[in-house]
Amino acid sequence: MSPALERVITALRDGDRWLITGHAHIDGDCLGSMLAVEWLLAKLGKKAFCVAPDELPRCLTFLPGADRLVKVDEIAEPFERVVVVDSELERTGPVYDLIKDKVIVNIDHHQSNVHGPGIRWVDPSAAATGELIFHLIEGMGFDPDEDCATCLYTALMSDTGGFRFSNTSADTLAIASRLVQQGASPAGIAEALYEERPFPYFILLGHVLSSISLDPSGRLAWSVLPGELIASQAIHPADLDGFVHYLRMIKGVEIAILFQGTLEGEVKVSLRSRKTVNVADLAAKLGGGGHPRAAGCTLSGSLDEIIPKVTALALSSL
Ligand SMILES: [Mn+2]
Repeated sequence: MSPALERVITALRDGDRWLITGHAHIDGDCLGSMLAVEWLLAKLGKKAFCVAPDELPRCLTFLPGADRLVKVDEIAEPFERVVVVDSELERTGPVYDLIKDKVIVNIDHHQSNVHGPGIRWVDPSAAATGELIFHLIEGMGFDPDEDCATCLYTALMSDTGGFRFSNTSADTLAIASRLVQQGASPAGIAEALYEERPFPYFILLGHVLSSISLDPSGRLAWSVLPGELIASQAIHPADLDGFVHYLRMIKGVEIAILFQGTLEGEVKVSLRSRKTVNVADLAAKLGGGGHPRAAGCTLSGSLDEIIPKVTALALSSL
């Protein structure tokens, strides 16, 4: 067992009242990991509750325990300690001010979070934070039950794009196998994550696909989703995850970018790469972060201002 994992275990045993959170724009790895930590702390006889920094994507509401999530402005339980999963502490959005002066245990797999304050176990070789949570649970002598296994399998499946991305390792698949033995349903979770989208999703996807631009080299593709168009559909922006992946599917494309507008004058930039370009470095230059093949940032300005700037930067990295 690594010294970092041992420190995390000691800290979890020492605290009694816990708040668990993760990054804004919450995803399947983040929420699945949060709920699995809540399960573990309950096993240890602790009081614990999960706080999501913002609204859940609808496709994640099936996760066992998602209905117990507490909103940031509705926290009633006292807490002394905090677990932040899948995130730098500062990426917890509105939760950060509530937790910054507490003892924080940080479990994550983002390269950009390797160095930081507090009790931390950050391992970028893990495909998902859920892998680390599985090792933590096992390291403390527990076997996940069906609900916990469902949360962790969802975490692994989300961050590996359904076990397709280059981060999928033998360890990822071995853990997934153990989780299925413990009751996780591969077909049921895949159905919930990928096969059930509300109708407005397809209206917006149609716009993204019909607005693709390809640079002359054929290696950079981008598309755009204006904020007004998103607002005209009965769908939450959190439910639009995954559009950028279609752009990366174009044969020959190395970098794919989706520019998603908001009504507040910001643009959410999602970056994906296929094999060579580290889009986490690109995102970092723009004030964002992420993984080598999947990263993002949010910029202030109009789509007309931001698209040329970001595409030029992307082209220079090809
Ligand atoms: Mn993750």
